[in-house]
Amino acid sequence: MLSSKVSQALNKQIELEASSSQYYLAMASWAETQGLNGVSAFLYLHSDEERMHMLKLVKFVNERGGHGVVPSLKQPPVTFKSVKSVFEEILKHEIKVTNEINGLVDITLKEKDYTTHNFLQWYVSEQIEEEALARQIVDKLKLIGDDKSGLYFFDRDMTSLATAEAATNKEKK
Ligand code: OFO
Repeated sequence: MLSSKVSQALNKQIELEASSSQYYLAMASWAETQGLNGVSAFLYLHSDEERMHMLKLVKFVNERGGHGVVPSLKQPPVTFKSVKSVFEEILKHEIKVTNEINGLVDITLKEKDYTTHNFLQWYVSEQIEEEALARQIVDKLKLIGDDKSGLYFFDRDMTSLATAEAATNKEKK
C-alpha cells in the first residue's frame, strides 16, 4: 500500500510525463508543418514514449492501492523558433524530469517504500538515455548551424533514428 506522500508524488510525476507527451506532440506537429518529416516522426514517437511512461505510473499506483489521476494539461506552445531550439528545449525539459525522478526516489527512501524505489529504477536508467540522446542531437545541430543542406541530411538521419527508436520501444514494453 502506498503512503499518501508517495502516492501524491507519483501522481505529480504522472502529470509531468503527460505534459512531456503533450509538449513533444506540439513539437512534432510544428515540425511536420515545416516539411521536416524525419524530425516530426522522431518527435511523434517521443511523445508516444512519454505517454507510455505516464501509463506505467498510472498502472503502478493503481496496483499498489492508490489512484492514478489523469491530469488536465496546459496548452503547449504552437510554434517554435527553430529545430535547434526544439531540441534545446527537450534537453532542458529532460534535465528537469531527471531532477524530479531523483526527488521521487529520495521520497521513497525517506518513506521506506522499497517496492516503489525498485520500480523507479527503470525511470532512473531511462532518464540517462533520454538526456544523452537529446544532448547528442543538440550537438549535431550546433555543428550544422545555418547550413540548409546540413538540415536536410539531419532530417533524413532523424527518420532512421525514429525507426531505430520504434524498434527499441517495442522491446521496452
Ligand atoms: Fe519520461 O522521460 Fe522524458 O520526459
